[in-house]
Amino acid sequence: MTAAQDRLFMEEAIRISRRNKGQTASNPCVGCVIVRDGEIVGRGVTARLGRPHAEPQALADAGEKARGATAYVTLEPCSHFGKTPPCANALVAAGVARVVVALTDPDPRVSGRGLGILADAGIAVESGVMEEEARRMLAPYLTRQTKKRSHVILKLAVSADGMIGVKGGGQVAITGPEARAEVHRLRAESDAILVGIGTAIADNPELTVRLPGMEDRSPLRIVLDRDLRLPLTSRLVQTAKVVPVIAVGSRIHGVGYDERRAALEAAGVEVIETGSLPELLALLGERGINGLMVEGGAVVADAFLKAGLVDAIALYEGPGEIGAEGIASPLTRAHIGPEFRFLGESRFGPDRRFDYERID
Ligand code: AOF
Ligand code: ZN
Repeated sequence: MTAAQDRLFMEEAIRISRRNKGQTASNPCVGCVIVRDGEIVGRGVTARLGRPHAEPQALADAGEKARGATAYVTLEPCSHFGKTPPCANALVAAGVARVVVALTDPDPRVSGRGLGILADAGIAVESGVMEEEARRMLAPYLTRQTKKRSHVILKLAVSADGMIGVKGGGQVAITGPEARAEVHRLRAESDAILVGIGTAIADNPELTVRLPGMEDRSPLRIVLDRDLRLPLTSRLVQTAKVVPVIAVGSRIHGVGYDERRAALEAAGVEVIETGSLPELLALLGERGINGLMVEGGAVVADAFLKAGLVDAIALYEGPGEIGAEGIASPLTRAHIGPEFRFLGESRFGPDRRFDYERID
């Protein structure tokens, strides 16, 4: 197999892994393809909720053809006994001749041991193929493992004149239906989604995934709500028994806080209390939330940016202008800090999306 072929098959493993992104709980969403005589004979992606892992599914898909084949995996196969035996052992048992991985697993239970099991069994092992691309796909998991907090992607939609909404509230169409569908997909690929109480009250958003066939892929919904002002009549509260909602209150309780807390809890909302954004992200990380998408508004976006807690940015830009009535975006293309690297631009109908990631 040439290096170019290796890259091509790893690209396919990364591509298919996207199918369950945001759906595998605390587990990374891994992709695996099995290749025999230059042809793909098996595919697997980490199942929803995290088990089974990618490799045993790809091996089952390949059947007897796995013997002597090459397995391409976006993350080092695991070496620990969880609810099922280690994937490294499964690859050995299936008689795979060669294993190519994009990167090693930072989970301390694995971290090199998976590759060790394979090498000890006489399997040819190669690591680092398409590493950068795999890292990007696995970024939420990698950030939680290495930084002990959830990974943050900030989504912003700005008008051509750099506004994200209209003063006084109400939803204003900045982007068209194609971009909005893409945002729903981004929601489905996140483990949780967060807005501030200002946005929750002004826009009354539901924050669910409403794409055909993906309605059961809504993330956990979180509202930064220091004084617990989230209305019991809001769409978020009304749907809290179907798709979970967390209201993040403060430890300092003003008048009526405890009563409002009891009412929210009775409606099915979980209330937690934290003192800062880093503390909140660490707490969400402990809960196993890999990827958090921050959806607004301007104050919340600015707070995450100022705290240095934004790992990636998805900036949507519509062609229309809002004018003097607008709320200025805390961030526009012309004003993105040097700590972010521009990754590329894509088009959705009349709108464009610009992607950035933090350099570190
Ligand atoms: C793989 N293939 O598809 C995934 C892996 O809770 P458990 O037992 O499922 O273990 C979770 C760990 O398994 C996780 O932290 C990561 O190290 C690995 N995930 N490994 O070989 C996969 N999803
Ligand atoms: Zn595994």
